[in-house]
Amino acid sequence: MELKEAQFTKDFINEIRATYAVDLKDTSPMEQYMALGHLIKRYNGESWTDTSRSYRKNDVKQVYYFSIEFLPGRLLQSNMLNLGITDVVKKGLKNLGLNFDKIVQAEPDPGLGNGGLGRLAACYMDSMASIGMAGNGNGIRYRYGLFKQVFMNGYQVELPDDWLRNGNAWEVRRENRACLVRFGGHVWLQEQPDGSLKPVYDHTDDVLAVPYDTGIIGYHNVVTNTLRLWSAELPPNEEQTYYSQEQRDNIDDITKVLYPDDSNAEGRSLRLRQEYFFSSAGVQSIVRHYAANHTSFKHFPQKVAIHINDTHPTLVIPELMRILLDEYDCPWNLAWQITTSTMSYTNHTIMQEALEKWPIDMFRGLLPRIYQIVEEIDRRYRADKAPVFGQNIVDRTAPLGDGQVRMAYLAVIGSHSVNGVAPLHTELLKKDVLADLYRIYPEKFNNKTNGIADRRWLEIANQPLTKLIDSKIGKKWHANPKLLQELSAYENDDKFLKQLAEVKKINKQRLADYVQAEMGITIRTDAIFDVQIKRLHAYKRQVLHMLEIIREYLEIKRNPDQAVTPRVHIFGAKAAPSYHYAKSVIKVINALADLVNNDPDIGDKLKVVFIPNYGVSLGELIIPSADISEQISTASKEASGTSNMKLMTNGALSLATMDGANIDIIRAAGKKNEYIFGLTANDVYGYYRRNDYCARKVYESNPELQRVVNALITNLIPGISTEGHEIYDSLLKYNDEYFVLADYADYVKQQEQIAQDFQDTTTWQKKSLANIAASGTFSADYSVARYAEDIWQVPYNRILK
Ligand code: 26Y
Repeated sequence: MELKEAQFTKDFINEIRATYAVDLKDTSPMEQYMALGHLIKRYNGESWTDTSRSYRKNDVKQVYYFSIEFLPGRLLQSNMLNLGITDVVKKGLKNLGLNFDKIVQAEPDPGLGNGGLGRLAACYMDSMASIGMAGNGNGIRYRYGLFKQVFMNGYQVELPDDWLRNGNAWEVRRENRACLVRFGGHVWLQEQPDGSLKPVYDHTDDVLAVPYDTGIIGYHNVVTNTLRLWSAELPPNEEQTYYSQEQRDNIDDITKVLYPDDSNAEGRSLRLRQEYFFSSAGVQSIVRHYAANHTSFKHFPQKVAIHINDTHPTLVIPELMRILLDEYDCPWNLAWQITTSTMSYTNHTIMQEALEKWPIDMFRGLLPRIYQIVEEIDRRYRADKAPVFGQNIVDRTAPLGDGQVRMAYLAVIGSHSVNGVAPLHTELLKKDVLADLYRIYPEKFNNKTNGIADRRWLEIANQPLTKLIDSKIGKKWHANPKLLQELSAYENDDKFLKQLAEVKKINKQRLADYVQAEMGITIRTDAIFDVQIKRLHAYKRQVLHMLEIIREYLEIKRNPDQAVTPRVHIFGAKAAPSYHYAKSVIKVINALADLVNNDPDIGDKLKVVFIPNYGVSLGELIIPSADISEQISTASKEASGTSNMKLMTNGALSLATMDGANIDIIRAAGKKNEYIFGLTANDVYGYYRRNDYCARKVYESNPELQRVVNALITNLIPGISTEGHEIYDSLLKYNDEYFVLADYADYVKQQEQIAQDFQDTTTWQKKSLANIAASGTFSADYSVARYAEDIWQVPYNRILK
């Protein structure tokens, strides 16, 4: 948008006066931020209205991306960037004597997600708007986001994330679009005068779902889409119904807090209520909008695509069936055909423990009508498929089985498309997790490799690098990130490679300052910044990284005079509060950090920093500084990974297993520009098949490994007698479920290679450049364009080459 500095300054001062009734000089950064947020929302109001109007007028097909998590990160800078007003606003604020960085920091980072899945949903929202596609988000407005992590004596402690305390500048409450969601009670089918059956409800607990909309601004294209998050409230009280405190609490609880669990499904009824709550509210609002503009539902799938982000929103399937059957008198077959043509499903994990299953008794009690519909889907599925594929396979894959509602199977059966998030992951879905269903519906399965919001991770998080790139290849890559490839022309340009190294140094210094200020640890910027940032999970193998640190420590102790390449090991990771093992790993790494960082023999050759409270905002600080990107999950376990892509774009070299999207990163950047190690997915499956992995054997055949692992139980690291033993036992007593020991030697070899290669700055920067240049293909712009073409069949504007 067009904005002159004088205009901005005037508007901003007025906004401050109108909102806070004080002079600018008396405002806090929080107030300055809120005023700026409100002002930018107002600036964008017309584009938002115009976008909605034009979708309606042209009856454009809409995508609704249903996700129980959205992790958008702070919106101020990204909205300014996408509106093209960054320079004007920054200059204006500066001339008013304000500190822009402080204003940015005052914005709370909405933690409405756990990790990869929630962040992906947010990246896709940005990209859908940016390529001019009618894509809306639908989720939950949690009163409290993911907990804030602090360390006390090295242990993780969780504090509530009260992100709405000062209000939310970006959202609009739309009470007039609220709808009722029904839980519990009894339902029976009553015959109508025309012979049809209609459900009658009795003693239900009704909840009012109130939407809060946030405009999602496209990049330089005057498109603003909508992210709709639902909040649970008491229903309007026309009949003066009395609500007990317990009933009030039950309603409040639904959207009170995000489940802090990723990939570990606990069959809790509150979570099921959350899932139905936002699925039902979302589908109701879609149908209401559609019905207001169309007379028949026959063409519903030509106008609406509903996407199921992992199994959590699967109940959109029976919910749409319910509305079509009960409220629009649609016959079953037509309703089913409309529903399956509308729905598509993305799977994000092959881990059994993340596949949601609900006990039938709980499900039926909470959602009696929905259960009847699921029963009928199950009955018809069995009747349909058993004659063709046999009873066994049908028993294994039906929506109802073993006394449970199996959400992933319901999602596959009720959708026309099922996708994995990286080629290997999709292959494993077909071969393993969903193999039976793949046999029955091969045509539904496809791959859509994940992507990232490039512009956030470069233009916002890494301005020095952005400037340098712009100075060489111009700005066209901002809208078409594949053009980053043009950078390869500079691979032998020594001056450019030096500039690249200088940029990295600036970013390392920025992180070093933060680490000094927040943690009191001094780190040197000529060290290798070896970064592992992701949720703490056994399969992601932070333990392997930890063993390497012990090895390096022992090595320096044994050989104090030998020259080493200095290293800083940087971790960021939250553990699910109930995930005991993950919390023990945090404690051990923190204890190890204490030992290493305070040992005078070590000095600044080796440092370990576990930065608390990792999230999107800290990612923006850490990622640009990384030299090494640790992507070391057991092959076959990480569906895709996306921090691997963010780090690549920022010039880090991957130290990686052949897992998830690492494989695609390695292919894109070239093997010689990454450090690859470890078992392949085939090797891992070979061990499973033969059942012949013996961790102890590996341990016994490698004396160095023994020394390193033994350090967990020998008091070398103070204060971890319990946790050290736990990890030790997981490796040796319980036979190392994630093949840490199997991969140890190969991993260490690559780490030694890295230490050596890092000495040669020019060659290193050349590899870094190869990663940056090849990273454009992982922009989420392209990912959503492929969803649009292959799955949703919706148009988009920006031409992507
Ligand atoms: C059922 C419940 C406990 C649950 C909650 C959250 C289950 C799963 C999750 C989250 C899963 C998740 O974040 N998966 C990640 O999705 C990313 C985006 O596709 C992938 O890059 C990453 O490999 C995968 O672990």
